Amino acid sequence: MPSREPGHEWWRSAVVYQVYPRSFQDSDGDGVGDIPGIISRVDYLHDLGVDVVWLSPVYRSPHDDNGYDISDYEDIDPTFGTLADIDELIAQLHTRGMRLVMDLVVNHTSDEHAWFVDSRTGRESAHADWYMWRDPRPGTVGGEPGAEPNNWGSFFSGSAWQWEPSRGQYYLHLFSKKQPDLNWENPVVREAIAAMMNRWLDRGIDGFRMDVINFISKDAALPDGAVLETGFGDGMPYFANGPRLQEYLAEMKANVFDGRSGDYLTVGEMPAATPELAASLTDARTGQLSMIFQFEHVGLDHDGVKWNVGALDLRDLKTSFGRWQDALAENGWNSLYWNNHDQPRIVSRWGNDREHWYASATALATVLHLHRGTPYVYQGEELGMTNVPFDDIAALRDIESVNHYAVAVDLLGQEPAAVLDALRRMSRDNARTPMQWTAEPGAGFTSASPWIGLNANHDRVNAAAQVGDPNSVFAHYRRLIALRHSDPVVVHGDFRMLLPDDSSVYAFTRELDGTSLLVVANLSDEAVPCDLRGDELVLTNLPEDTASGLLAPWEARIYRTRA
Ligand code: ISL
Repeated sequence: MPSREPGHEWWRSAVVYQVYPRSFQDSDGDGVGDIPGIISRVDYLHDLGVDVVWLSPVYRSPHDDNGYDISDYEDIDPTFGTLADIDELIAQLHTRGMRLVMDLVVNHTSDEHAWFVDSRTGRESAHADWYMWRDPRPGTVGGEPGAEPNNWGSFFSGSAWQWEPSRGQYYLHLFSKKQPDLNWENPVVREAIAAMMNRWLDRGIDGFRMDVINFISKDAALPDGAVLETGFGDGMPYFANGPRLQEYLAEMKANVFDGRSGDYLTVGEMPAATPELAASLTDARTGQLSMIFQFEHVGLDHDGVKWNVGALDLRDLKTSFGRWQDALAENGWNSLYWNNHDQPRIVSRWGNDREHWYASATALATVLHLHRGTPYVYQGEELGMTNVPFDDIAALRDIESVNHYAVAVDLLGQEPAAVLDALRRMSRDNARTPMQWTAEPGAGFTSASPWIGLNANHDRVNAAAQVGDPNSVFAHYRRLIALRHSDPVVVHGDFRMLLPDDSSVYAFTRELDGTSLLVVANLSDEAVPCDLRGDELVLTNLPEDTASGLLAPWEARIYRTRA
């Protein structure tokens, strides 16, 4: 029986691998990935050494937001397979000692979910109060510009409100208009969600990744927000980290997790979460979740909005990570990530995917994986997959990207080339092109035409070329994962940041019971002098040149010293 002692639960020494099902492996030749495809790649994941698969949504969905718009929580979308396929995936993972974490998207449903279909019919319907319905602003006529209940913008452009003539009311949608927000103030909604979660756990899954879970409690007054350059108000202060968030999560813990003998991984996705909130939520004795996904570091190269892309100042990254490490040091727990299905590829973003592709991919991996927390690997990251040189808006599929382009170019009159350039750097579709298994025409992903174009560099960057090669990005991820499993200092060691003012070298120590690890990484394109050393070189990404006293561009070393 794995340990459930607070502070020593299994997920603290685990590495999680995120599968984005549309783009992982197609098994039936329709150009879209599916669950049987994932099953056929379980041995690959086992060989990499990861402990957990987090599966992005595979539930029934009209796919307005690639499955983050769910029309039936209790069934699998035919595009991806069947409930029997999920049972088989669970079995195949469990046989190998691995686990499955499912996505839980309960801030909103699809507008095609039966709950919403009923809710929108009228104020007397059985689900009338399950969503965020509001009257038009006083003194206005519903449906006309300016009649929205408040000025909030949606994450996917335009107003966050949609007029519904059959009710004579608006509903709130923080994301697309096909993603109406659920009304968590209604206890019946919370009960239905808890019951659904319990059925999934009964089925044998090992936890949940909770989509924008810190948006579920909104300020009941829904006040106007400060007007942004989009012309819409910023609702974040009123819907993120809201007044009843911890109450709802505590109730969920009591009704779903506490009565069970197993120990589950729960990770809450929380844009705008603070270290203080995270410390409380993840406290090993009193918290409601295993860990959260915070967004501070992935905002460091945005100038306010994500499309105003700037360069990363490495010192800002150290300040940010250092603060989160310190805030969660005593009783809390971090998640560690560079990538997911919403972020551009890290080797292109903060590495150098041209001259130093291998070294920068592995140096960034080394730094991330040696922090205290649970690391997440997003599919293809372990191969050094890169951003995509999209040359036309027609090549993009993501609703956020497509809507942003339309508004920026058609409404705001911005230069198409400049808008496309920002999309090339920040679009979520950078992460969503198919997994690059081989150099073949379909990249080993599909025998058909894929739902989104392959990155042309699959002829060079692919799993077939790397698995078995000790000098590959894949082999380096494998070694980092193995080190976490074999050395308790990687899991539990105290963290101390070194050289906070150095804009090239990222260095820190981890210490536990007289053993110290020193991590030194040159995250720049120039060789730099560095005299930090330890007794034993445990892991490095480049051949060590000890004579010169230099760290080569993107060289990363891990030393061990025993007291
Ligand atoms: O990528 C973003 C827009 O810039 C983020 O704000 C993202 O929308 C946010 O992280 C929430 O993401 C999650 O919920 C969305 C879904 O589109 C994302 O894919 C999901 O990860 C709505 O369900």
